[in-house]
Amino acid sequence: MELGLLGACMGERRVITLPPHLAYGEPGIGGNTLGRGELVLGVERGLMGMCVGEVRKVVIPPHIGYGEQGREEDPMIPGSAVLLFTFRLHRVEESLPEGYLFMWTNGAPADAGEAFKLIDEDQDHRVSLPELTSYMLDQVERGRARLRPGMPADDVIRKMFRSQDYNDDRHLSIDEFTLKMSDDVRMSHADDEL
Ligand SMILES: [Ca+2]
Ligand SMILES: [Ca+2]
Repeated sequence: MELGLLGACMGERRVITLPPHLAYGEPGIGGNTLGRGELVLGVERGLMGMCVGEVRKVVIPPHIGYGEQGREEDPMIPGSAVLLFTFRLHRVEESLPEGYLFMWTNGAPADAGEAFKLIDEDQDHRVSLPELTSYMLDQVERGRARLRPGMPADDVIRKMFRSQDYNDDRHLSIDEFTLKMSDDVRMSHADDEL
């Protein structure tokens, strides 16, 4: 977008076509959840009812795009820009309820104490981030749990970890261990730390 605006004059209208590597890149605008106001209205509307594999060209006028003020972050979008998107829907991931980082899909372990022992691989009676990460990824791989989609699994697990590490000593004690096995972990004070 920056390149496309080079040398533009006041009042000039210019249609700029951005190849992916200059705009949103391969990941596209993934990582956002539909229906939560994380995307501009035009994108939300443009994606509605899409099927996996479908390709859709969408024209978004400024009033449901970035408006008169445009957008200053990367990629920068000038004010009153009409956005032309080509969307391809690769896959759909069902989100978790608002505020949830993880959910058991197949029944939680019945005993939090037993689970804690399992996670605590080096048996030092506390759980480190790598221990929690390896356990959670294993659970996800086995189809026993789901992590919040839209952000890297490591980040989700780090948030889970921090939300339980109440004394900030970078380890979870059995008392702090609120993976609770019967409940799902909600975001808490970790929210603002990432
Ligand atoms: Ca340990
Ligand atoms: Ca701790």
